[in-house]
Amino acid sequence: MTTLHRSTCPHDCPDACGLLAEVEEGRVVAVRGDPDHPYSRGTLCPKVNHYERTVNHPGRLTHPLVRAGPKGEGTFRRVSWEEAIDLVAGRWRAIAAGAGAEAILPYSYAGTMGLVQRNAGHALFHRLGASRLARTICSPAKSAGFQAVLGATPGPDPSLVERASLVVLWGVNAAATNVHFLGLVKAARRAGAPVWLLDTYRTATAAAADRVFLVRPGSDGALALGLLHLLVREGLADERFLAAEALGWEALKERILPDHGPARTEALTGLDEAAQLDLARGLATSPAPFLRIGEGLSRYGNGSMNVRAIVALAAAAGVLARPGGACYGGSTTGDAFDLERFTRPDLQPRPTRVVNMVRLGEALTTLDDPPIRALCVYAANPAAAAPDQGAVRRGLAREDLFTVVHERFVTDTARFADVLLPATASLEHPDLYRSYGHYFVQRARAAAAPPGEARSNWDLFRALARALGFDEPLFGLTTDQVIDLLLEGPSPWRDRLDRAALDAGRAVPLAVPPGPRWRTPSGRIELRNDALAEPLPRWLPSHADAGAHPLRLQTGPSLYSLNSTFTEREDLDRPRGPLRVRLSPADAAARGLSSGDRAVAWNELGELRLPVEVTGDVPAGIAVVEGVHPDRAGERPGNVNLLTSRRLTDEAGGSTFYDNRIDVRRDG
Ligand SMILES: Nc1nc2c(c(=O)[nH]1)N[C@H]1C(S)=C(S)[C@@H](COP(=O)(O)OP(=O)(O)OC[C@H]3O[C@@H](n4cnc5c(=O)[nH]c(N)nc54)[C@H](O)[C@@H]3O)O[C@H]1N2
Ligand SMILES: Nc1nc2c(c(=O)[nH]1)N[C@H]1C(S)=C(S)[C@@H](COP(=O)(O)OP(=O)(O)OC[C@H]3O[C@@H](n4cnc5c(=O)[nH]c(N)nc54)[C@H](O)[C@@H]3O)O[C@H]1N2
Ligand code: SF4
Ligand SMILES: [Mo]
Repeated sequence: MTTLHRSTCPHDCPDACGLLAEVEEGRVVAVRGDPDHPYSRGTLCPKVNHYERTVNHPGRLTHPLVRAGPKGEGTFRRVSWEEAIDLVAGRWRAIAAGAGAEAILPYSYAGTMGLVQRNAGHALFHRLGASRLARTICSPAKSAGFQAVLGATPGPDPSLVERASLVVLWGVNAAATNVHFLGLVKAARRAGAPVWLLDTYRTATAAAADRVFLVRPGSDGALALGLLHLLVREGLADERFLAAEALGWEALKERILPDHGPARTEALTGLDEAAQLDLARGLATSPAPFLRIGEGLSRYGNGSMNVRAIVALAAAAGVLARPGGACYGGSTTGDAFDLERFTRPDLQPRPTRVVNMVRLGEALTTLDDPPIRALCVYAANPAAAAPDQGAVRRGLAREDLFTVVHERFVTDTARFADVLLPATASLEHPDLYRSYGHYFVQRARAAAAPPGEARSNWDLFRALARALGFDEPLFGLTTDQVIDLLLEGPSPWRDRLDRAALDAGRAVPLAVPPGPRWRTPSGRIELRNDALAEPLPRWLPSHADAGAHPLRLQTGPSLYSLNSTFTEREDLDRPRGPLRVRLSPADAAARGLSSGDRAVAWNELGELRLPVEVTGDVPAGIAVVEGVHPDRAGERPGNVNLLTSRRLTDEAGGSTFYDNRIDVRRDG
């Protein structure tokens, strides 16, 4: 007997695809795309095409484990859930009574995007009075850059791109990170729209582009200001639209743009005047340009300002004025559910200390008053995916740190656990999924039985709440009851939601609430925003614009993993290829390196031994290491995040993964 179950891909990816799981006797035997899903329409990416291989992987954790060897070695003995919960609750109670509950730090991110499981620990840690985590590792600076100009204006529908007359992919490796959007872009291209890509090297997405503009890392803000200068010089700015709909155009024109002539723009970005003119003319004159801004260009010390300048450019070029024109950074469904009904910040005894997750290494090794004595990691893998990896791992190795990890697999972080607890995979628990790349929501029921004694995040935190004596009614709710709670509160996003279809497992649309065109305090596009320290967009250098080492490090995503997720899948190792550094022919020759040679990539933070690939896809001055690779037995531990720093973005405390310098030398 085979049954079919609808579900959603739970991973941190804008596509939030519809899945169909074939289940036999409680076991997932195959996973394919759901042809009825309105956005993903039956296709999946190479990572999830055989998701049953992840779900049934022999490396899945099945029972609670307690450390039985030196820290970090990964030797464990099996215990019962009861023993594990008692041990954790007992240690946390003792730490709270001694150093205070702020000595306890949760660390979680988006291992699952489901609204319940992703946010499952918040209410408990609030109730406990633990330190709070600022969840900034991804791209808060990008949101801040959009908000500076457009406030809470909802993002457009991404499928608008199919009818675009010009597509500009600005800092997005869509072939890896947004494959269904790229499908829509290809449809637009077949219908005649040119596709332009702006990146720092030729990524896999270059194959889908008619033109690739390579810019210096972290220089997109300078490019946007340079294009704004050309719009003025060439009389291409949409003056009528700006006079009617925007604030601050005159100030920007008079005070900032005169300094951004084409020569300076070329010096800062590497793009000559002819390329600048093509970009400015394309955006200003194409009838329906679709501008898609990715995450990458915001992971810099000037990341928020870069995004802000690009959004200002979209306004001045009239992209935002024309029907069909769009400046898209993601779908903005964050307000569709009142998450605080579940995360309960009101349960805090008082507002507790906030620790920025980008600075986990620093927090674990230097924080005082009180020092962190207990760490609880779930739905994240900081030993691999967080920056400043040397410090993160020194912190995790502390004998006096009590670390709980809730995981599906023995990750690099799990090996440092004192208590390692088995987590369900998404097909084994219910959840509610919204997307950051489209406007559909989906409710998924558990389709399969968990392996062994694996528990969902919410079931873990409910059990801990009980052991700690927390009797708030919330902790008594099942996952399905929490989903109902999230769907109960009023929201204009859900006024017309087809609840019956949602409860039956189908993807249903959220409706963007009616409101003014520009949802900013002034009701206009705020090219000038006096609420900010910098009222006008201007050129800010990135961190690595200064720095001793000659190569700028680009640490982008791999097509065959998702941050460190999917690195457990041996079948994806081969297409992903080994951890390697890609260099231009010039930089390789200058160091006497050829493809296949062993090298050391290094900077002031650490060093990494890895093979070299020499390629014309990478321009001189740049070193590319794609993917967040796991430790391999017999090799020195660590990956490219040994070389990425804990410096923050200009706004919102974000990560700066792409804003680092390194050098590379022959190994030995
Ligand atoms: N296959 C796969 N899919 C993923 C992920 C993955 O790891 N693998 N990660 C997921 C996550 S968590 C996220 S946040 C999204 C990220 O999705 P994207 O928006 O694609 O963001 P990134 O891949 O971080 O960066 C995109 C591109 O920006 C380029 N870039 C870097 N610096 C600059 C710059 O200064 N200027 C310009 N113009 N370009 C620059 C990089 O080279 C990269 O090609 O993808 C998600 N999907
Ligand atoms: N060098 C470099 N580093 C990067 C990036 C980069 O571009 N370059 N990208 C950064 C970005 S954008 C992000 S968002 C971060 C992400 O960093 P992390 O959030 O740490 O993401 P992952 O490495 O994918 O780890 C997610 C873990 O969650 C586990 N998991 C999955 N489902 C569940 C569940 O239901 N319950 C529990 N308990 N666990 C579950 C998975 O097995 C996996 O080990 O990485 C960042 N790191
Ligand atoms: S990782 Fe992204 S593209 Fe792949 S199946 Fe999941 S949501 Fe779809
Ligand atoms: Mo991310």
